Amino acid sequence: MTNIKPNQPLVTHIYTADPSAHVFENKIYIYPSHDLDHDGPDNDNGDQYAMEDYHVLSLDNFDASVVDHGEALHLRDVPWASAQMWAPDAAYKNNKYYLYFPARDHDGIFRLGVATGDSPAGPFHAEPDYIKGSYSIDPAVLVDEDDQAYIYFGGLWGGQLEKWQTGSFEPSQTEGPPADKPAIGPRVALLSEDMLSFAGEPQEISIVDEDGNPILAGDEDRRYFEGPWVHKYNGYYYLSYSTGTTHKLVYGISKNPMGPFTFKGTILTPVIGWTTHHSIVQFEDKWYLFYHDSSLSEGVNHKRCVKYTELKYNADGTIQTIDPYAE
Ligand code: FUB
Repeated sequence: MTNIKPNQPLVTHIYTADPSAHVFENKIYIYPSHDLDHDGPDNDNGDQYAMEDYHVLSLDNFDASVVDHGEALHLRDVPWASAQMWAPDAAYKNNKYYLYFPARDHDGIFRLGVATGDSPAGPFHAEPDYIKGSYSIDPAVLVDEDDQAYIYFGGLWGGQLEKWQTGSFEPSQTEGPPADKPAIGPRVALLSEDMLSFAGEPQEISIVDEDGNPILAGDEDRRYFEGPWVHKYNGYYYLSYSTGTTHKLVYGISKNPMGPFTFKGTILTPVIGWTTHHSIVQFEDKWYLFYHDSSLSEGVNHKRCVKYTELKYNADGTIQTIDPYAE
């Protein structure tokens, strides 16, 4: 690969999405979904996202070429999973690398799995069963400065979060709360010391406005849809996520990794394609947003491409809004 520029596809030889970026061993590693080129069904259930494996990408720095390390994990090697390997994330602890990923189990229910490896580039070897008590999609893991790891997850619509409103899976429950009630929040769970299981029940995260009132389900410019990411900056935890139907990346902040998070604003304005999904990472003295759009396929929702751009903070800690297509 040749070296890449901001707001341009990182790679063009495969379709990629949902980039989770980390600095491991002084390099930038990117854990994306691997979109498949197919003509199958396309619907609000997300059947078009029929992915079957993961490739890991890396960059020595932003002047270097992108390396595709090849297949790091395939559906055929995950005993509990039947389809749809969606947005993954990775973490490092205990001298090991962990790949967290969602997929449908053999009953069609989205669960979260974990696979381990000795290198950030993979390959990863999946645990035989999904993480007990896990559900929905889009895992994102924060290993805090005290070494406690948190896993954030959840997505509406195809991500099935509406079906878990009672605490158990209700297949016919497709509606969220009424527009004037608090929106469904993402979930957070503590991870066990060995990083392979939840150390306690997942909790729903509350996202509130500046007056402390919950963001409402009808407030589609601000309510949580999918794709959580948590990073730390100046002692605050920043929870950022996609608003889905309004196609933005937005964020809130908290002093507590479990929330509540106070809504702050927009990070990224809408991109080409229905979904965007992101991560935020510091490399050397700058911060970067990794995200995707569908520009490489001229707007086909399930043929996406991963990009990056610099992310800047204002003096008060708020994030400057990015227009990905600004000249
Ligand atoms: O890539 C499949 C799904 O699309 C992800 O899990 C969501 O976040 C959205 O990007």
